Amino acid sequence: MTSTRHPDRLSRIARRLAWGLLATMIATGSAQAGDLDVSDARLRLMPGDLPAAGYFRLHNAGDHTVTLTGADSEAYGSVMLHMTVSEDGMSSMHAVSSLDIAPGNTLAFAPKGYHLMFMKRTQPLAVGDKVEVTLTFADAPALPVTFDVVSPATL
Ligand SMILES: [Cu+2]
Repeated sequence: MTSTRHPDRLSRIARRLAWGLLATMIATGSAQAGDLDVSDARLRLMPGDLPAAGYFRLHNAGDHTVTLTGADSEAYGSVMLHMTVSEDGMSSMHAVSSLDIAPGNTLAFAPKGYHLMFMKRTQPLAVGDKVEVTLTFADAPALPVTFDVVSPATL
């Protein structure tokens, strides 16, 4: 009788979903929502009030382009999307207003390239702490991500 097997399969699916959710909550430096998932999220803490850089990988598993428009965090007064450019041996950075991630693509925020620029820290932070950051999109719900606070020497 298939009618007795059906609820069974449903509860198996529910259990798998619950485990997936739990795994997402336990894993630091990663987050998943809908077709988007973030891994390797870390904030490179600099001494004093120097701006900190945030790095992560954002994968779009969906079937349409997603546009990252910004980020914010209660731990910082200002968070911007930045890009580092090197010209004639000089490196500088400038703000980026948005970034598209095509279906199936992964956007890497990494040293010497795209990074989140965290400025105006609002609370004490130390290596080993976690920082909650919300990524915002033009066409998808905001995605909360827990960043690991790391030393600049680890990158
Ligand atoms: Cu920057």
